[in-house]
Amino acid sequence: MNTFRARLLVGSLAMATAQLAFAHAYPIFETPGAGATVSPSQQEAAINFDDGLEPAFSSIKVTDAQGKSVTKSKAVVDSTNAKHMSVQLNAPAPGVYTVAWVAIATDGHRTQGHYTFSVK
Ligand SMILES: [Cu+2]
Repeated sequence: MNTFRARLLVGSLAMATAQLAFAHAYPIFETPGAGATVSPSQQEAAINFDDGLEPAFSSIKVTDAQGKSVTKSKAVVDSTNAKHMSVQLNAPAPGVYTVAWVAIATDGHRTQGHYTFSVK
């Protein structure tokens, strides 16, 4: 390997690191919040991200303690705000619910996570 190729490699590694640091989408605000308790009238679960999402591959799943889905349909990314994704809920009964999200940022990078909230 000559010096020029070695420099190229170092350059692309530095770029990849910069993308990792700046281009992934992470939640900044959740409704209901992680660990929050809400009433059965809660109609949706929504997450605001710090970067725009690719709607086709991003998702939110909400399941009850038995693992059964309580969403009405697929999650949608707001057409006027690509950082906002939400899903409608089917009148959740009292209990603990898990929100599992997958976010594909506009650069194609994937992040995912989950948290719970309670209905009382
Ligand atoms: Cu990224």
